[in-house]
Amino acid sequence: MNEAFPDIQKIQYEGPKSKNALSFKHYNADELVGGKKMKDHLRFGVAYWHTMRNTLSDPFGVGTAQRPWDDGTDSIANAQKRARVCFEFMEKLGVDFYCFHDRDVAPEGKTLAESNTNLDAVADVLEAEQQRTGKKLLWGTACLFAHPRYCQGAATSPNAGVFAYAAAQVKKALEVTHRLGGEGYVFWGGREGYATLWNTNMKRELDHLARFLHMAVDHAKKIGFTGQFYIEPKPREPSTHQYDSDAAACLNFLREHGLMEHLKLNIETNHATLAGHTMRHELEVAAAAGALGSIDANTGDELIGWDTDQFPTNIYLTTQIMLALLKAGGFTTGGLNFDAKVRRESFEPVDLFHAHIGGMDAFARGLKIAQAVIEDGRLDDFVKKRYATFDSGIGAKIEKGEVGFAELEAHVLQFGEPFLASGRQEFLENLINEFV
Ligand code: XUL
Ligand code: CO
Repeated sequence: MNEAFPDIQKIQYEGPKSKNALSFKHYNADELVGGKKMKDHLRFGVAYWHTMRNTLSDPFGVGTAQRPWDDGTDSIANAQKRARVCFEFMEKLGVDFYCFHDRDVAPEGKTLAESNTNLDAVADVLEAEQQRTGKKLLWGTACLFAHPRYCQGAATSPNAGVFAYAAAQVKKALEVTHRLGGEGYVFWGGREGYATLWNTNMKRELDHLARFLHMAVDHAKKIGFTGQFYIEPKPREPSTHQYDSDAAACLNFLREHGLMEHLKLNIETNHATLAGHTMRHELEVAAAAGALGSIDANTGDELIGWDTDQFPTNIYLTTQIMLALLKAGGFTTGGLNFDAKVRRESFEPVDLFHAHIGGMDAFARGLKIAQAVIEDGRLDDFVKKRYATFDSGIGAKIEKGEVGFAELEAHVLQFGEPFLASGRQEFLENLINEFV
């Protein structure tokens, strides 16, 4: 096959002084940070749906993307060619992982059987390319939101036939993920929610969603898939309200339905901000529950209220993400999947490289800064000291459950007003800026 990116060589680390736009200034795959290689900390992934399939259309205009290797048809040959192009892209970029939805890689057929055959035909190429290059599948998923049958939801559709179709589709997607050695499988419930409560039995829909996830867990056991399941929170879009609206809502749902041991969270930056949270908040909520699994790395635009899925370039953001991740012990099965697309104005193939290089460099800097902040120790030390009154005396008794209201009343009557220390927000913000 002719190369899809004939003018682009493998992207090299050239250091911060390089003026070569097609080089890494900070991401140096084998460089050790805190005793671990950068590539093992960061575990970057390419999102097939954006990088290979996004035409860059928006609600006001058609796609602009120039992808000379793609003939624009839904043929299997075209789908297989795209798969090879994706691996050329990953090889030249030096990214080890990719993620896909079933319908990104292969076209939906007229029947489920036809769709499954199509998926197998492209999986043959994906498998061969993985073997050729050593690249790996970070996670697979099923697209349960694009086809008209899913317009009222998939696992939460009011129609049992749709539920069954979604189950059959996930069964196949899971089997293909397993065949490709996928390290995880994601559930993002784009239409698992409602457009209006006037026509919705919320309790019944939530019970159905839980049933669906239990069936997935059962099927994974049956086929021997031991990868990690993830649920990806997002508050809305395309639904008015998505049941997996944020990390806390997901955790509550998983606990209520006995699913905590089976699923972790895949946290996405733009979804966090749409939910009215910072990314760091969502990561800390997940980490506190031992459920921080993977990250969809992107960013929104402060001035646009949609899921714009932009590439992350803000060092302050990547620093916060890497601090939260390092403190949670880093990735095991998860990674940083660039669930991000180039802007509609950036339509040339080379823009895919600029976008990913920028995101990778931004995370490399975030990693180095986060590691430096941790090694410096002043931030941790401050936070630890802030809670020092709970380390001994009455505070320790509160934490151990040794006192109740009566003892605490006696404490106040004896000692009077507590002495409160400053929160020192500005001091800490300045401290972080020493490193950024
Ligand atoms: C949509 C989104 C999805 C999931 C996978 O906002 O993030 O692409 O990551 O279905
Ligand atoms: Co995502």
